Amino acid sequence: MGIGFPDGFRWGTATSAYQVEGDNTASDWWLWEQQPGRIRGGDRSGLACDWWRSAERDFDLMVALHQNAARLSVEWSRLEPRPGQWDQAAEERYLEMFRGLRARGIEPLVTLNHFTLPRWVAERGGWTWKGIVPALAAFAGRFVRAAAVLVDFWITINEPVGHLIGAYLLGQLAPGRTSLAAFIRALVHSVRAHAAAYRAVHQAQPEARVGVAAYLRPVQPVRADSPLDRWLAARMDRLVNWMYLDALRTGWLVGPAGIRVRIPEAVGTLDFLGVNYYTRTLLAFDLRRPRTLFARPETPFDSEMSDADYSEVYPDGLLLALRQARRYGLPMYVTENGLPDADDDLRPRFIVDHLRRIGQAVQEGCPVLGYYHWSLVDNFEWAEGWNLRFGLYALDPATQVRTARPSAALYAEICRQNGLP
Ligand code: IFM
Repeated sequence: MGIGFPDGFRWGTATSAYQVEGDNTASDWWLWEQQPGRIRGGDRSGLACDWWRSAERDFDLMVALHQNAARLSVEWSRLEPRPGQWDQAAEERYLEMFRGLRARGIEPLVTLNHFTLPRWVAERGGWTWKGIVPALAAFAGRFVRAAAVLVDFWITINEPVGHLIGAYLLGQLAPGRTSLAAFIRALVHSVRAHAAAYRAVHQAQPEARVGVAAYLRPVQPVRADSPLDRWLAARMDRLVNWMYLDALRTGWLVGPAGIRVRIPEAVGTLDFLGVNYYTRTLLAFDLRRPRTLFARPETPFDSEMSDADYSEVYPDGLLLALRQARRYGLPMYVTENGLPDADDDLRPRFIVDHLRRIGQAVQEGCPVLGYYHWSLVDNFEWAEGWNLRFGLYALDPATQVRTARPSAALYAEICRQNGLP
């Protein structure tokens, strides 16, 4: 039986500026890429998907997919390459892109910070620099004022917790730190920066809808009958999934290592919640692993895995995440969902199975208003470079030729019908 979605449901694809624009030379990631060993196989973003020159080619593909929405981000380092110095031409190019989307009947959802920083912010300590809070808010306010006639739908920060874990605790993303103290400092600044940016956006555009995109990855015990596994999973689940969002509700950031920081200005700074869902984590308690807080991740032996074992295909985790996130009482959008699957043998069923779970959540009363598949076209996947292919369209970065994978036609039909055939 088919599943219909509510009228006005947003059907989109999601991207981020650094991953698709190309030539983002003023960004911290541009330098990071040049360091040996940082990106698998020494890959470089280079021209990426060439959006800076011709994003419109992909906007036309969005039309072919019958999308009525698109999620994209802006690159702070382009707009403000040096402190206080604004690049008017870059601003104009972004406005041109937004006009291009609107002219095609596509509503833009724009992320203001998606992983990258201007070099001048990184040089001052990146997210560990106290000044990032007013700097991000000033940038957000200025850009939103310029774009207000074209965009009223904003995400302040993409996946704040997951990104900071990768960048300040695990050392996998720029700036490659492995320090708990740096992570906690960055986390506090991120909550404060979100709150300050939220207010700056609303000041510039009172009618704006502003949210964050949270990476929700349910953490479950390997042995459901083990109290230690259950205790560990519950603790990790709170830290990675709910700690940040709870801080925006209560004004208290209750973090790792017993920290409790009062951030009263964070209360009530979400108009909606973006949910980025890829997979779950299964954890077993293991006394031999003090360095990973006694956690040993496992994958069930019969799991279906995406390319390079990036993720276990687990659609039920999306339903669980939506049910749990419902407690915040906010409209929700699935702002990312996808998998690397170069030969597209899993993606069609992946899309259908995840959309079924969203349909079920909607039927249960979860206010889910849109779905943005990650991603339209293969793009530069951070430390994995060009090795993971998330696109509905395959991209050859050398020739910029795009080739539809079978799931593109399937997704087009879903968008056209506003539901599953
Ligand atoms: O490519 C990333 C994106 O930048 C953030 N969310 C997860 C995606 C796939 O790994």
